[in-house]
Amino acid sequence: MPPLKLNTKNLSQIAAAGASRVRIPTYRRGAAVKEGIVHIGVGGFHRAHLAVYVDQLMQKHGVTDYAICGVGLQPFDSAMRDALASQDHMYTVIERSAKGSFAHVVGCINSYLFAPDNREAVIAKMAHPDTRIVSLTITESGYYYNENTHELQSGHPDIQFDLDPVNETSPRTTFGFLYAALARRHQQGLMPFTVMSCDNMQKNGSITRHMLESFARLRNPEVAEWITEKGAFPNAMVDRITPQTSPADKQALADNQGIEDAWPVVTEPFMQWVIEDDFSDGRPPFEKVGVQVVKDVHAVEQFEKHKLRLLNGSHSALGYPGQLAGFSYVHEVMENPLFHKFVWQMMQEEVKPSLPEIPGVNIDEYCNTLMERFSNPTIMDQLPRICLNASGKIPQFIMPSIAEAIWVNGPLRRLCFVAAAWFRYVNGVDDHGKPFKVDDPMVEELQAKARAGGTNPAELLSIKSLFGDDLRNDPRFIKELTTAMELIARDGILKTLPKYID
Ligand code: CS2
Repeated sequence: MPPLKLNTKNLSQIAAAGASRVRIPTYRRGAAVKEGIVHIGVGGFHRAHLAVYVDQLMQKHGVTDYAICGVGLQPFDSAMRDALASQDHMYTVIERSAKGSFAHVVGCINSYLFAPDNREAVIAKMAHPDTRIVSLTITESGYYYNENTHELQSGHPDIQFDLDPVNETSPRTTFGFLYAALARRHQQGLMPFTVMSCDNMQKNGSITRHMLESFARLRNPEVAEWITEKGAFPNAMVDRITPQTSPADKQALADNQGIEDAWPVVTEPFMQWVIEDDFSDGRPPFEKVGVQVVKDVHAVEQFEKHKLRLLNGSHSALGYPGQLAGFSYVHEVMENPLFHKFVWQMMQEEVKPSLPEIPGVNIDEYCNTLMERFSNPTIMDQLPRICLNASGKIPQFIMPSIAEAIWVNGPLRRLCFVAAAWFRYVNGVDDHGKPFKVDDPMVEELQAKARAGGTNPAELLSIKSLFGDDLRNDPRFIKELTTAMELIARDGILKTLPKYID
């Protein structure tokens, strides 16, 4: 039998047809529910994480006030708009591990707005009384956060554009949209919605608050004050490894489950979300579906630190050197005994010492679980995905561990090797002379600096929005980084790696 196109009409047939049973949403959708969440940045991660939690709330707990309206701000989001529109905004999540492959259909995304089509419609949606949360997966670079000054990059052309009152109903950035919608709610006497960041940044909620308040102050201090007083920006640690969907994934879904899905999501079984209990106007009962909703903001920050430095930092350690060495997938890099040892030793010797103890969390067990998750061969997690937008990631995932090692005079050689590998990576040529695409909003500046600097890191380190003075001015760090850059340039990654393993 040919596969069935995923849509409302085919749903019950899909549930019955697959070789392994496919779970489908049986809750009400469409006009029967309220869209309490507007989500900006509907990619794989959102669809495997927040949307899965909301799907469970609707499926198992009768929640009807928090269906999701997806929003795409970027021109490339038209592909997601079309894929979702072709299947009544449903999609399939495929969880893969050694235990097998398990598929379920998610139906909590109720509608989708593509901002370039109609920016005003997005603002109106966020300003609608039903909207109580605006959640974000806009990547680290979407925050216009200056790592050096910790302020909004207010001089950035996108922010400048959005700050011009003429553009209030046709903004470009997330902050332009949030501001316009909040100003409207303020005028109408509504509560502000909670802005819920689901991006990988330390203190993601506090940074979102600070960036938005700074933006609002430059537009209208009264609105800014109201946001400060009434707004909520929970900090959160989010976790689920979600590779990019490949054509083979779609084919496998059609072959094995009989579902034709324009854009399914492949992910691992593991998922975690620790969020600060700070909401301006109510929230869904997230704890009913396994979310750790925590009162204490310091506890959340500690979870964030663990995850960003151990998981994402190790991903970086596998990603940039791995791609230079010619590997394509995370599990392949893990199969290499040198890398396997390297990443373990980096976590144990250089990252762990800077991490706080969290009651109930055993760091060694956490690291072991990470080693298993990275080794999962069934999800085919792509190195180019890990290496994407590195200028937003390295300052969050690697540099904070280096900065802490500098303060306490702790070991940092392996972390410097990773930073050096990224500095080499930005040139876009691997150790075999094969060119690859460097996908980064700052690619031109990075490449110009890398060319000018050669194996001297000073040029790249002079980018103030990425690196703090604590790093730029530390002789031990500069020395280790320069040594690693020279070794990698001379001998390549695989010959250099043994020098970084005990
Ligand atoms: C990855 C993350 O993009 C990256 O660098 O480390 O996307 C990672 O897979 C997720 O944060 C896992 O929760």
